[in-house]
Amino acid sequence: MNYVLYNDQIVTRDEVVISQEDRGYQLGDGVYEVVKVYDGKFFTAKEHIDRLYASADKIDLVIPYTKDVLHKLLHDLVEKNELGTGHVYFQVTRGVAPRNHIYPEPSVEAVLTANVTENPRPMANFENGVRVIVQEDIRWLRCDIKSISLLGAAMLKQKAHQAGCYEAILHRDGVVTECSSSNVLAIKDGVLYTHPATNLILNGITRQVILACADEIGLPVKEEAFRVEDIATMDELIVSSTTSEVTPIVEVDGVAVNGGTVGPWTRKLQQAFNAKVEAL
Ligand code: DCS
Repeated sequence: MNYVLYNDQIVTRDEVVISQEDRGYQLGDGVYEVVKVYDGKFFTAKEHIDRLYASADKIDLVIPYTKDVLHKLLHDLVEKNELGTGHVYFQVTRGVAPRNHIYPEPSVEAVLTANVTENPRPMANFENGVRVIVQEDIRWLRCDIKSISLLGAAMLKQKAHQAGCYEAILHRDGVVTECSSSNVLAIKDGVLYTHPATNLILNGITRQVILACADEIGLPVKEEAFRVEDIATMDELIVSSTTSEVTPIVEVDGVAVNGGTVGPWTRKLQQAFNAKVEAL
């Protein structure tokens, strides 16, 4: 995995020079994406690339390549590294300029970097489920932007890690939003609930795939927020992301969900999701 993307060139890791005055480095001024690769094939790459450009647009950052060119560069990077199953990380920062909160002139070009990681699917998590904690959502109010500024998210994930848990379910004034690096979905009485795609969550691509899977298996969806106190009453809970796919939650703050076992709707969603992966 020694080849990386540096602007529009595939180079070796030691050929990359990141300036101390890169706005990504100094201000966290940039956006990113993670795309899953199964057996050398991209999953929902177009959706991720579209979201990267949408995130960039929301912060007036101009990506100096067309979507098609970026797609091709990422494809070539995966091939060059002979990546089997894993993911591609790519980010764009606003470029290099003397440190100043105010954006530099548009003549300053954005800096694109990407790298790939071999990473098997976490099958044991899919099978057995994971434990999570509940935390107050301390992040900013533009969670719809996939920003590289991840300090709030990192602090929350670290809390989960220290508690021996996989993720932190986040809430604002008792309303469940998402997790530190994933979305959360809940099933109660045969209805799937998840926070609507507002500024308070990242509208996960996996979340959207799961909503399509729900439709396919006849599970009604309500994009409505639920509250922390509702968690204990949920039949099934799911963490979703590019790398977590459809991961069942079996314990929240030490309390078992569905008797600590994975529920039937979650299994059906996993099957529908797998069918999409196998169809690649
Ligand atoms: N919410 C947050 C805050 C995220 O960071 C992510 C993805 C998601 C939801 C789920 O989005 P996708 O389904 O589109 O992946 N986080 C990426 C990350 O930082 N690593 O892997 C996925």
